[in-house]
Amino acid sequence: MSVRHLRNFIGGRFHDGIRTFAKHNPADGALIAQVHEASRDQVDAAVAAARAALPGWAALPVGERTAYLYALADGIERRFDDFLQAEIADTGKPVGWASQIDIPRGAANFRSFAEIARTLDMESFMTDTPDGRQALNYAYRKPLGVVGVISPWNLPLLLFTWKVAPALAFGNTVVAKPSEVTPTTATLLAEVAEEVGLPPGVFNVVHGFGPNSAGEFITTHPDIDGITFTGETATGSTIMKAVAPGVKPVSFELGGKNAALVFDDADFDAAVAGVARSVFANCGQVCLCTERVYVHRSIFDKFVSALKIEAEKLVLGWPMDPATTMGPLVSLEHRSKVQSYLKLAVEEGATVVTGGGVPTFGDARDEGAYIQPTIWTGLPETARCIKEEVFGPVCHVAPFDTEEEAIRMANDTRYGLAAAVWTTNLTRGHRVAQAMNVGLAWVNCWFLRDLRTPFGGSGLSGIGREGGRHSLHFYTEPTNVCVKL
Ligand code: NAD
Ligand code: 6OD
Repeated sequence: MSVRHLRNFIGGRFHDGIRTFAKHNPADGALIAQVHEASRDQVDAAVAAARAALPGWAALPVGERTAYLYALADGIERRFDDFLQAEIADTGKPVGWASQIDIPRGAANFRSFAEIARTLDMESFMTDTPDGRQALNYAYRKPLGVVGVISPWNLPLLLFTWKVAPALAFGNTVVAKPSEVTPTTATLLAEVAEEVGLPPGVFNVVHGFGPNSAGEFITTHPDIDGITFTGETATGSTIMKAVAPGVKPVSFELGGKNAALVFDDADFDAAVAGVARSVFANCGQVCLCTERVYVHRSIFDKFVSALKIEAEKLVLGWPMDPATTMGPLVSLEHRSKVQSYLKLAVEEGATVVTGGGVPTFGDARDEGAYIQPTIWTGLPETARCIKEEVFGPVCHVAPFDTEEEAIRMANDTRYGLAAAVWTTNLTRGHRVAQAMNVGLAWVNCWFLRDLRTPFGGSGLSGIGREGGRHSLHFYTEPTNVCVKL
């Protein structure tokens, strides 16, 4: 594969950066791109372009505005293979996953939010007045303005478009920074924007890092009206401090330490398959992935043995091979972090049921960031490996005796993103799901998405919800109009 140059898209044109940095394929370490880091002046220019484009974009009739979003979705699908190969080269994720999840969702995000914007209703109330007449109150919604979007590396196109699409649909203009680890599909999206004739300045892409780079230049920029961010909790905290002086709205989708609860009345095979998927999908690099599994004691040993078999069936192969079910982690740096937890778990007293190390292949994959799927048992609930997000293909399995105990252990975390409950007793399913202190609770499934539903977390997992009408609340400002009749 030739080495791409990934440039900044500002005011409808591509620009070289102040310097370039190298992007490597995590499957074999090959150099795949030189990324043009944006300077502070270029971020300023992107914000100025977005500001200049805002009145025209916001004033477009919704049918015309959303037509651009449908065109962006069509454009992604027209270049499906380019997006697919770029995403796989950037992340190492298996072609089966990327072709089913990442790229289709990139297009679906644009279509869904176009549809939501086209069919919006308006909050209104008839109010009785003291003189026996009435007033009409209605909440007229205006775009928030110029929105800064900062996204992570784990589902690059999916998470980038999850924020860019609603921002544009509701009439905002955008300055967006993809993760420096996965910069390619955001650049391809800018190419599609150019191809479909999106008005210059409506959508800008700047490349770079966080501190003292494009990320910080966006979050501290005085002329950006709000920040929507997905990434680590610690980064969210830094961004919150950066935006505080300007008292700007933030929407944060942060880390998780998600639990699965498996009851003795669960469909055993479905629960094993479902938990294996929720632990190991995307090499454990989905914020919703399960890292803590609680299983009723009566089926604990049988469950651990069955989950071990599922883990050992995973095919750690080349990402483009359709037989591959687990690719590498996203980078050698991230693998070092995950490895530090593999070491720590042993120090904390874990029994390693399977995995615990780095596989060898005898080919170029040995230069990549592969890691074995790993299952632990035997850790105390106070262990750091139970409390901290690892973000790799690892889980700890612990037994419980009662429903109350399972709920207590699952909720014993400062994160609050997701949980999965496995039971054939639907009354229990509802009861336990509602008792989870999380933004998203699944019963007998995991990562089953309807884009109209609220998405996000509480506690260390974030602030606010996006999805459907919930996105409207972040990406618009209401003006209540009260008309005396
Ligand atoms: P990260 O926080 O390291 O980086 C995310 C983005 O923030 C990148 O674009 C990065 O360049 C930028 N950034 C870093 N420091 C910054 C700063 N000081 N100012 C401005 N921008 C800055 O996260 P990551 O490692 O890319 O992603 C993995 C993390 O994201 C995990 O913790 C995962 O749980 C979380 N995540 C959460 C969700 C969710 O919906 N809740 C979804 C996906 C990922
Ligand atoms: O499905 C989504 O909309 C979404 N935001 C998923 C996030 C996954 C985290 O890695």
